[in-house]
Amino acid sequence: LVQAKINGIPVEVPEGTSILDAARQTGIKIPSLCKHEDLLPSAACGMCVVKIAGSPKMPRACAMPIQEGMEITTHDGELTEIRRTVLELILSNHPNSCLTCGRNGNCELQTLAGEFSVRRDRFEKYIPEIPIDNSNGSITIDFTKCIKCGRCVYVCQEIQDVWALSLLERGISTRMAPAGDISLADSPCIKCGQCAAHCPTGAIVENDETATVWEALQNPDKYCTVQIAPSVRVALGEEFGYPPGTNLTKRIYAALRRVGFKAVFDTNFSADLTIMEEASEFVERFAHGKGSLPLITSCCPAWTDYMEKYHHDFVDNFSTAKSPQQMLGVMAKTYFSEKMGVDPATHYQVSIMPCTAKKYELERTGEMFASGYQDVDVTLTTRELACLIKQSGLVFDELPEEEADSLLGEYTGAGTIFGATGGVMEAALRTGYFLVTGENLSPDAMSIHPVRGLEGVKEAEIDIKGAKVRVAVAHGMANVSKVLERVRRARERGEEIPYHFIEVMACPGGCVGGGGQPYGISDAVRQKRMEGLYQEDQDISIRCSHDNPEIKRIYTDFLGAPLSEKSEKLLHTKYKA
Ligand code: HC0
Ligand code: SF4
Repeated sequence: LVQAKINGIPVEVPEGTSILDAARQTGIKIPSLCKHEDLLPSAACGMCVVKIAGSPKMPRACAMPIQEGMEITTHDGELTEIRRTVLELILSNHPNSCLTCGRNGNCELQTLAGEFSVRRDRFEKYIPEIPIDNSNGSITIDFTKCIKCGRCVYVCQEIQDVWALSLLERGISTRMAPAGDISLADSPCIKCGQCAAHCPTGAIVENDETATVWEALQNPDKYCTVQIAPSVRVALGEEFGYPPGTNLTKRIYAALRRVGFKAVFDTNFSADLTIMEEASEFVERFAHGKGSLPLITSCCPAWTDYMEKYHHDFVDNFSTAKSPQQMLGVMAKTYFSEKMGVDPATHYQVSIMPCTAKKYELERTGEMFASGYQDVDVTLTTRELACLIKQSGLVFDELPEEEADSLLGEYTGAGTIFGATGGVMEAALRTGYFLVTGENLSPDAMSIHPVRGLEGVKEAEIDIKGAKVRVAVAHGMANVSKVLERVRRARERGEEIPYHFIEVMACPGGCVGGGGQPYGISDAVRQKRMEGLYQEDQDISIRCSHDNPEIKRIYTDFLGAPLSEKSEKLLHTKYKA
């Protein structure tokens, strides 16, 4: 441990702790625009300078480890003036377009400019003319709003291992751009939105489609329905002042009805449906030797895109089961439309997702039109839903609690935990166990703790009546390669494969940490949102997908059985090799 003083207050922290972190632990907030707790310090912005007694230099607190006996001053009049000047210099290259910016009201630069009483453009403004890149439909980059903090670049390179973004040129000419200075659409971007989630300003935001949804809702010839993803329910509240993890499912249903949707469905229902198909696929491969192992989950569209770009030798290992978003869409326009007498041509299906890549999944392959129409018409992120609710004048706190619409609304604990890393695996194992043994796991054994939590790669071995199922769960794209490398090595050497089943989610934490979730992501927030989902799984009476009464009904009334011809046609897809 190291002992030092910050603003005269004694502190004791582990060796190597930065001054910035030590100060935070002491209740002192040193401002920064480039440091994010998920990322290593880049010391790019200069906001976090501090004074150290006896030294003429002013080091950057994010990159300077605290040392024994240091006496640090983090705030005084001079430091305030320096920080204000740093902000004024940044603003000399930043447009004053807060009113029309996607981050209006929650931009870190705007907040600091307010806190530091920046009231005028002190330096001459120079804003280079660079066109906005909205070429990929999921995220939009306005380079003129970039402050070169490097967060997006580091998250894209180090955490996601995609390397779509880079810092080009040097010195004052440094700028962020897709590597090779190409368009985002031509880049290897997998649309995960982690760059947007980590950007401090409005330089990278989701492609806003709220107006498209309003247009559909206004159209008397359209029958608009909606679905909400597992992790939206435990994060949306943050936009309305609730703590992360607060489960607001029933109030979200009420809000969506008041916004104008004719029926409100739950993606948790179709998560149960995905499990029926995917667990059946697993049992076919594991117990009956039909198809390649390991089976790899495919419901995360950023991961699917990544696999097709970087790991296509695993294409045969991919579960062909569509994601819950897509299954819900196709069931809405076939089964629900049929039962309720709705013309599928007029049926307009909106999905609310924590994810920017879901916007891309809608049109991924021809199979996403299995109902004869585009199965899901448009995706809004959790953040866009918050805007839609605010635009509707609804006082969220005062909404009643309502239920989802039947046929596609009932769900189990297995469906809800999809939103957390490890959740799809846990849900699939519950049903896989049942399919093999004809019995349910005991309530205790049903909570498969080794696959829960924020560890980048999690491994477990599950005993299904003597047969050992080895599983791995990876989240954050950079962790995936480690797992796949192990499989490749075993294959090359002709050894037994290390895993039978692998779950992959592109975003750290899984969908709870998705690129379309309310801003302010950190491990503490991911943890709280995950706890919200696991709590629901504990509280709910039915915890296995195969026990969902509406799932049983959809198979008896419509699909026949998992992997039946009809199920294959409507609920399964293909990948590019
Ligand atoms: Fe997810 Fe999903 S769990 S990808 O992580 O499978 O986006 O929340 O909706 O589709 O269900 C996201 C979240 C979903 C899908 C589900 C899966
Ligand atoms: Fe990189 Fe993901 Fe952003 Fe694309 S969306 S640029 S892959 S971080």
